[in-house]
Amino acid sequence: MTQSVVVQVGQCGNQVGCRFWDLALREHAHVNKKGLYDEALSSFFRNVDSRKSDGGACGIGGRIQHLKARAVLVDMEEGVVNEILQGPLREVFDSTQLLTDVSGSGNNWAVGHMTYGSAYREQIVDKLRKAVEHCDCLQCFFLIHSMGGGTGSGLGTRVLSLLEEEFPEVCRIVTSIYPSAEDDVITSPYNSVLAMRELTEHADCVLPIENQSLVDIVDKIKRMSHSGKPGLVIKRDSTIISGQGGLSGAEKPFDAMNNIVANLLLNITSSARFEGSLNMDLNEIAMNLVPFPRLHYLVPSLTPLYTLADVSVPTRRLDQMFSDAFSKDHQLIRADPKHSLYLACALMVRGNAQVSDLRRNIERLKPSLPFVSWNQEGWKTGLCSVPPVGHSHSLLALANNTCVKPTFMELRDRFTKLYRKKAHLHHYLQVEGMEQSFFSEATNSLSSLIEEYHHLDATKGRLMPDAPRLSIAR
Ligand SMILES: Nc1nc2c(ncn2[C@@H]2O[C@H](COP(=O)(O)OP(=O)(O)OP(=O)(O)O)[C@@H](O)[C@H]2O)c(=O)[nH]1
Ligand SMILES: [Mg+2]
Repeated sequence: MTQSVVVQVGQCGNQVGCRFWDLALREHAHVNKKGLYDEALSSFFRNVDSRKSDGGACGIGGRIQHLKARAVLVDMEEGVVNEILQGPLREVFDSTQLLTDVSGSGNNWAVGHMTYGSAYREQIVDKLRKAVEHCDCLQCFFLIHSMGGGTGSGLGTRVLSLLEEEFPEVCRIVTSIYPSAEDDVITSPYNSVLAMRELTEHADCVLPIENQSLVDIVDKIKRMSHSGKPGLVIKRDSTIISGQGGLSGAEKPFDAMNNIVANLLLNITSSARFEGSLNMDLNEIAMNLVPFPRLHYLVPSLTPLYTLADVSVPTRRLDQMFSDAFSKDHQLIRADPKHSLYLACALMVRGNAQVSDLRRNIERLKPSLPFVSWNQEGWKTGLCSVPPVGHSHSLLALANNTCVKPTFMELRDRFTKLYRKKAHLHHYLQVEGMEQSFFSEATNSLSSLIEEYHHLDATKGRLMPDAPRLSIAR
């Protein structure tokens, strides 16, 4: 089995990361009733009980003192990490995996990227190397951060380029939380656009998630659970809908939103953590879904999110899940992939499903999904037999789709509004190492990315009606 290391940076990165570790432990405890340290656990956890290095009892689900997450936690404030260290997950992280400062990056990308990036470079590399030394066969780094603040966006993307420098062969998958338009960080458009350039240049895959989509999903779940309609029962033991029952106690702000992101991470890593009849290697995601190096933004959608009352027949429930994965209200960014162009798509199913279920549903949905003409068969599939706790199935779709374009355009507009007035710029320019040209280079990089998606989109109208005729001619 291969291993992965999670690097969580800034408040958001650490809060999302901790939801992932909490739910992952819960999932392993559910499957691994004896609490043995097995191969499945070794993918994301190491066993520090030297007496029982081979299959010894590690006591997941209650006593977790022998398990350490393969994680590096970085924040330039102390608050979030200290809270973690006082909480139920404190045993899961060892002190050598943590890096904190006191004052934070003050919502300033330049402070995170330049000031702290330079000051902590050696320490970060050292911690990364230590985490890597504990792996026999390192496959992937998962970086988790927000785009809006200073540490996650600035230092997070600095860590990304350090990963590329130090471990160029290891896949870098980044989970990036994009700010909503009403974000309380006024400088979030600057931070996000500056970070975008780094993501475009240094990540293998980016999973963009918009906080606004998470808010919408959480609100809809709440509305449905309070509607009192018969049949619309939100499963109480679901780890997708609620984090209740995990190690963490009462829900805090962001918890319900972060729970959804954690489930995306549980799903994408499920093949690496458990056996399955059709395992999808994490390396294969970039290999199959990214036809051009810069166009590596994969729009995630997750099902089930809302319990559907009228689909009680198992096959129908399964098929409904596939339909839902392509609907607007299951996307983790505000986008409609069905009306944009697919470059490729991955479907990762968990639970008791067969390859034939995947094939049937792909055939059923294909006619309604516009794919680029040269990659009509651009589907990548994975099956993992272990479903999320409290569910019989789940499905994660990752779409390399031009529907990310509006999110990026909106971000560019918000950036331009501030930049036209040079508002707040002095905070950035007084940081050593920061230059005004970084702003224009970052916005140029974003504009050319938007343009690349735009060019592809423009081929859609031309190619769609021709596609069936072309395939007949062959
Ligand atoms: N989904 C989600 N978003 C969060 C969370 N915490 C903060 N955010 C969002 O992230 C952005 C702010 O970034 P933070 O992660 O708080 O900032 P930071 O990386 O700690 O950087 P500084 O505090 O500036 O040093 C805003 O858009 C917030 O709405 C979280 O736990 N979950
Ligand atoms: Mg912070």
